[in-house]
Amino acid sequence: MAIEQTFFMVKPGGVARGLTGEIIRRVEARGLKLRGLKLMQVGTELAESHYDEHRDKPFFGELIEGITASPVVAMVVEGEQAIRAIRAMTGATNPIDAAPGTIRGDLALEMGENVVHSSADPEAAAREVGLWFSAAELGVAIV
Ligand code: IDP
Ligand code: MG
Repeated sequence: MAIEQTFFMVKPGGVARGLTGEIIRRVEARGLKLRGLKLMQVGTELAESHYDEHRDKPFFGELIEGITASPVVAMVVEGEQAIRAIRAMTGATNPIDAAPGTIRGDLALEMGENVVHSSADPEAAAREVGLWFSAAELGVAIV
C-alpha cells in the first residue's frame, strides 16, 4: 500500500460547463478521497507559479489567460497510488488522443479546453499541493 496525495483541478472551462460534479463523481467512485476542495478565482501570480515549467513555451500566455479567466475547483485527492490513478483518469493532454473512459477522452475535444489538471509525478504533486493548499485547509480526510 502506498497512500499518496495529489493535486487535481477542474479548469475554468470545466467549471463553466457544469462538469465539476461529474468529475468529482468519477474521483469518488474510483475510491479516492477528497482531502481538500475549494472553488477559487486564480490570480496571475499563482497561475505563473503553477505552470512555471511551461514559462518558455509559446502557449504560456494563453495558458495563464485560460486558467485565470474564471473560477477553478482545486482539490487534493488522497488514496492508494493517487498520483498515478488520477493521472490515468485524466487522459492524454490532447483530448483527441485521450482514451475513451478518461475525463478528457469523454468530456473534451481541444488542447486549450482539456477540462482538468492533475499532478504529473510525486515531485509535482508535493509542490502543487503545497502551492494551492495551506496545512490548515488539509485538516481532516473525509472517510
Ligand atoms: P498536462 O495538463 O497533461 O500535464 P502539460 O504538458 O503539463 O499537460 O501542459 C499543461 C497544459 O498546457 C495542458 O493541459 C494544456 O491545457 C496546455 N497545453 C499543453 N501543450 C499545449 C500546446 O501545444 N498548445 C496549447 N496548449 C497546450
Ligand atoms: Mg502537466
